[in-house]
Formats: sequence, C-alpha cells, structure tokens
Amino acid sequence: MTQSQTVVSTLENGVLNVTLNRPDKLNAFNEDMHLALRAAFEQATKDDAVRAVLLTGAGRGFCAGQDLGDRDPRKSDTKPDLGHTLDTYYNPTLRLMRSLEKPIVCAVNGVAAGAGANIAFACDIVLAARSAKFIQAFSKIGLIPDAGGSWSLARILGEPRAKALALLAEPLMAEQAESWGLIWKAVDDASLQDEARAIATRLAGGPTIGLGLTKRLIQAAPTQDLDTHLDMERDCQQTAGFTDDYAEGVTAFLEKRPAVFKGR
Ligand code: T3D
Repeated sequence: MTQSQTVVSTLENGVLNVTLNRPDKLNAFNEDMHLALRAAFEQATKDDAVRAVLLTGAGRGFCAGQDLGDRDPRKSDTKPDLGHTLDTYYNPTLRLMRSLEKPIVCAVNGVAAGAGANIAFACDIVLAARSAKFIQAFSKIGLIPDAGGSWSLARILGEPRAKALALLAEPLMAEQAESWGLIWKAVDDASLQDEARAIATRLAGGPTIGLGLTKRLIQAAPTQDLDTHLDMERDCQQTAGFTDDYAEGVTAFLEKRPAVFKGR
C-alpha cells in the first residue's frame, strides 16, 4: 500500500485502487496531490503486477479541479503562470493516463468540476453515481477548459454540446452524461464502487497486452486515415498473436473452459 496524505493507492487482485483523498476540499488538486497521482500512474505503467487501475475520490466529491486556495490573488503580487502549472502538473499526468496500456476505470462518486471532470474523461471506462455531476467550471473564473477538456469534449460531444458546457459552466448530471456518450454508465450511488470494482477486476484478469493495444488503436483512430489505421491494426494484431494470452484464449475456447490470462 502506498499512502500519501492526498492519494491512497492499494494493489488488489491486479487492480491499483487510486483514491483522491482531500475530502474537505472535494479532492481539489494541491501540489502534493498532483505529484502523488502522477506517482500512482507511474507505478501503474512500470509494475507488471498492475493490470488495471480504478480511480475514485474520497468523501462526497470526486474532484473539484485546481485548489483555488493556492491561487489566491490577494496573497500574491504577481500573476501565476498557469501555462507553467499545466506543463508541470496536469499535462504529464494526462499523458501518462492516455499512454498507459492498461485499462483505467473511473468511479465518479460525486461532483467532478474543472480539471476534475476532465481527468475523469481521460479514463477508459467511466461510471458515475447517479447523483454525480460534471461541471466545466473554468469559465466562471475566466479560464479555458484544461486537463484535456477542450479536446475530449469536442471529440466526444461535438461542437454544440462542448461549447455550451464550456461557455455556460452549467452542471451536467450523470444520466445526461451517459445519454450523450460522455461516460459509460450512470449507476445507483450505493452500487457505484462495487460495479466499478467488478469491471476493474474483470479487466485485471484479462489479456493485458491485447487490452492495451486495443486502447492504443481506439485512441489513434480519429486522427489517422483508414489505410494507416489498417496497417496499425495489422501490427497490433501481430503483437497480440504472439502473446501467451492469445494461445490460452484459443486453447480455453477449444477445451470449453474459462481462459486464465496471465497478462503476457
Ligand atoms: O491553476 C492552475 O494550475 C490551472 C489549472 C486549472 C484547473 C482547474 O481545475 S480550474 C477550476 C477550479 N475549480 C473550480 O472552479 C470549482 C470550484 N468549486 C465549486 O465550484 C464548487 O465547490 C463545486 C461545484 C465543485 C461543489 O459545490 P458544493 O456546493 O457541493 O460544495 P462547496 O461548499 O462549494 O465546497 C465544499 C468545500 O470544498 C468548501 O470548503 P469549506 O467552505 O467547506 O471550507 C469549498 O471551498 C471547497 N472547495 C471546493 N472546490 C474547491 C474548494 N477549495 C479549493 N479549491 C477548489 N477548487
């Protein structure tokens, strides 16, 4: 178990459970939480024992984005360089999440605002409690949607909905987010953690290399033409075909038994 004050990580049945842990601030990001979250995704990248990640928040919120207490203009004579803070804190974590070739399941347990919403949208399978809401809070304080938000909203929702969410900063309830295809599922609050854990555990018992290559392909699809993509599928399928998990999957099918994947 890795335990910082701000992020708690435990490894269980191949699932790295990562909990944002500043409940009094609705898990808003301070510097320590940034570094601890990045460290968790670095562990997920390097450690073969980690075969899926489950990200959630402690308390009644998922994440309220940047801790605005750390940006109080009344306490500083100079204006902050937010380009620098994105480069230093948010963007490395977003890049790690998108390049991690293991599935990330997100359980949005409550409000997800600002960068907190966009961190959730960077995950691979997002479940949200029915009572949870997503808010692109940036325009309320004069900022633009960061942490990949302007990119993921535009790609997933298209311009009309992306612009309305970002410009108006109105809350989007979990069920609406599901019906717009922004998240996988809205579920009853009481069953959120169990349902998310079941999905993460199932993925952690899956053919990790094949799942990682699938994530790579789906993320690459929107930015390349079909010819390029077919070549990429060929290369990824070649790699998948050389894995022990593929041999096990076919053998298990022929022997009419469940496959036991090892992630290699
Ligand atoms: O700066 C950079 O590096 C650039 C990057 C920016 C990325 C960003 O994320 S910018 C956007 C920052 N986030 C926001 O603007 C959201 C601010 N929060 C809210 O709008 C509301 O708190 C919520 C809609 C999220 C939830 O509302 P509600 O009514 O359920 O809760 P609340 O009472 O507002 O908040 C509960 C506590 O959490 C409260 O503290 P208190 O009064 O009990 O001591 C509140 O101050 C605190 N809190 C909530 N969000 C933040 C926060 N404290 C610091 N920073 C926050 N972002």
